[in-house]
Amino acid sequence: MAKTRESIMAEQLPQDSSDDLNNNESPVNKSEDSKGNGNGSNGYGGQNIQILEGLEAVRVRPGMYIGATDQRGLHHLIYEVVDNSIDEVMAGYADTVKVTIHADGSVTGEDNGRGIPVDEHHQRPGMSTLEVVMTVLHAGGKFGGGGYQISSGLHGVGVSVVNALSEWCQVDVKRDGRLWRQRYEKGIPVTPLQDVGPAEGNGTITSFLPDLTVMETRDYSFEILSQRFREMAYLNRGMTIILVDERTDREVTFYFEGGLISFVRYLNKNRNTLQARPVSLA
Ligand code: 0RA
Repeated sequence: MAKTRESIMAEQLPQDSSDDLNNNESPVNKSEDSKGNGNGSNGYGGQNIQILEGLEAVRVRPGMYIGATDQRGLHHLIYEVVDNSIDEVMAGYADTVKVTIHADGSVTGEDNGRGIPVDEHHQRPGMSTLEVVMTVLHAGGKFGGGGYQISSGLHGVGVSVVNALSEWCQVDVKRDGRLWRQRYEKGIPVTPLQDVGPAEGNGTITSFLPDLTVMETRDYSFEILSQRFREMAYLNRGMTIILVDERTDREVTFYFEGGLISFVRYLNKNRNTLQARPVSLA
């Protein structure tokens, strides 16, 4: 049986629980020790030049990576983050994905998967896997083993593209009992990977503020996003997707025990059907 819940949040969440997320005094380009990794005296020697060029290429031609810079492109940024979490669900390590639209136009996507690895990346000495995923084009998801399915089929440009197109981005990883954090501006690390302290559970929490110098709008559509998440929930039986809109205090949760059968029932609502029940071949 399909089980859907929709609820309006009764109380206002803290308006901006992370003041430092809006820190305009960026440490970017200030000192080497503020960088994610030091590699040469300026902190961006060698391999980092290529990374910076990649991030810049995304900012110069965002349409090449996300299709558009209007509301469609804006939603695409969210899908990119969410699709990575859904990959973790499909791999069997997560069952819940939550997306929050904050009042300041930033978005948080979180899952209860394994968390992006924070250890040193085997091909990039001195750099964490997290930083590679966040800053190297096409480095997301598909590295190291190939056990990842593509949840949407369409996208998969990688979360580094979201990072490049964001005024700021912060990733929190809960892994092995610790909370790890790194922050970026326009894709460039502005803090090292930090061990913030003890944490319970596992997961990845990605927050970002789309950069209005490259994106045209931060006007997310609750309807369009919830429609998409409904479909993703139908396609992934047993997965819970929660969408919270702090601009309007709306919240919707999608969870379908029946998967696609629930979807067909939903499509047939208010229609005359040939059979009473959807036919399914398992
Ligand atoms: C590669 C390896 C591992 C986890 C992930 C990717 C991962 C990526 C994302 C992106 C959003 N949520 C995610 N959750 C997990 C884990 C490898 C291991 O632990 O052995």
